[in-house]
Amino acid sequence: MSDENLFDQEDYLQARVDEYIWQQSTSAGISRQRFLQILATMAGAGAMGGLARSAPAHAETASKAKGSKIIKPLPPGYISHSKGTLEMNWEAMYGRGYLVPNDWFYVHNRHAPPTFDLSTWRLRIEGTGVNTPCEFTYDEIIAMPSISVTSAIECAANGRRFFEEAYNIPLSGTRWRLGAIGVAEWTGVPLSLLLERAGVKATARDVLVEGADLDSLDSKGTNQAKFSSVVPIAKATADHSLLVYAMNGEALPPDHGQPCRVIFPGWSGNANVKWIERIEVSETPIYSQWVLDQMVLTGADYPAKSPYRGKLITYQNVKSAFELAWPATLSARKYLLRGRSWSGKGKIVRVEVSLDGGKTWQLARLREPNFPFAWVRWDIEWHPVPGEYALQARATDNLGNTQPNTVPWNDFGLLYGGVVSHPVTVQG
Ligand SMILES: Nc1nc2c(c(=O)[nH]1)N[C@H]1C(S)=C(S)[C@@H](COP(=O)(O)O)O[C@H]1N2
Ligand SMILES: [Mo]
Repeated sequence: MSDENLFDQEDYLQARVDEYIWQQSTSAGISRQRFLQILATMAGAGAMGGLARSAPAHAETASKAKGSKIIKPLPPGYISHSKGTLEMNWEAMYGRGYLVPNDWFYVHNRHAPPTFDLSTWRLRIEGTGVNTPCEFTYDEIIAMPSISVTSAIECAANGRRFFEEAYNIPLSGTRWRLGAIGVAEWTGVPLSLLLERAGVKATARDVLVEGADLDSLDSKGTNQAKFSSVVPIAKATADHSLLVYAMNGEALPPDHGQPCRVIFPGWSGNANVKWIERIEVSETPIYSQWVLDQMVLTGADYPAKSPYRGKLITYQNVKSAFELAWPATLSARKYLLRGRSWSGKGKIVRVEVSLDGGKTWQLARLREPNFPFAWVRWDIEWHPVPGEYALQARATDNLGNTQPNTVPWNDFGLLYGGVVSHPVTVQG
């Protein structure tokens, strides 16, 4: 198994890029010496040609919500961007507990949830990285030892709208503010256990998890690939990586992946594939088109690193949100301002709040629990006089990751981790 430091994204990406070139070289019969020459002259941009790929198309196409593709009942105040997306309403979370109720949890679907017959549904585990490819029925999975993990799932595009606002450039795709995140208690079977049953090899490198729906990489629907994502074996077999069948104590709702999904705590939302039917374990890195093209930061600040079209995204970053309407209108009285902060790489150790648009900062009180890969709730007293306010919050995690004031642009508007100004009007 690999011992890559997954928290060091630069290392991870570079290792994958080098490995790709090496793979291409060996299959092209290139000598080790020539390979090293190529490496030395690589400026990151497809010296080896790269894999054949379709023209770049945006992953998420905003459409008018006519017939919603969401099945669950929706509480009032929900934010809808398109037929298959729902943003969590932060104001409604004010004073609620640690977990987001299932009906309130954000949804990011490209299609309506596929339907399954649980008596015929199977999960297949196969590939060069396992000795005994096998299938599991739903009943077999339910009968296996299970654990429950409290963890966030967050879309890589959460906060996309702040790129538009900071740079005044319109983006396509879902215009999330900060509600494309939720924390739930997920119950299921550790993926490591399932992979063990399939006889995972010590030489396994990558795990591809595939859903039953199409990934719709191109808007014309001509791409027939199933929605999938790839994680390295180290993440697939990590302690809290799960094959999930229950969410907050209920059977996994159709919108969230029924009968089974995976969770890889901390990794961006799309890695948490829903409606899964197949897991492929490979002894060689899997360079899937989706990951190469879509799970990357692209733009002037992020040159392509062949075969990746930009800088590969793995873990989520640090963000904070107030439990307030956007914009909020309050009356002039005493408040307990509340919010939550989170990090994909660990747990939050400090949250600072500014009530004056970033001039002065004070520490917020952190509330228990504070689970890694989930979030922490915090609060601060505020007794405002009438006026216009820009409230800001800035969190720091246990690895020292924090929220900068500005974030360099990327073309898909992913991973906005900057400090955000929450507009509030206080009336007399
Ligand atoms: N099969 C499948 N899995 C999927 C998706 C999808 O469209 N199809 N969307 C992904 C994305 S982009 C996100 S952000 C999360 C959202 O999970 P949720 O809808 O349960 O909140 O699911 C991921 N898993
Ligand atoms: Mo997403």
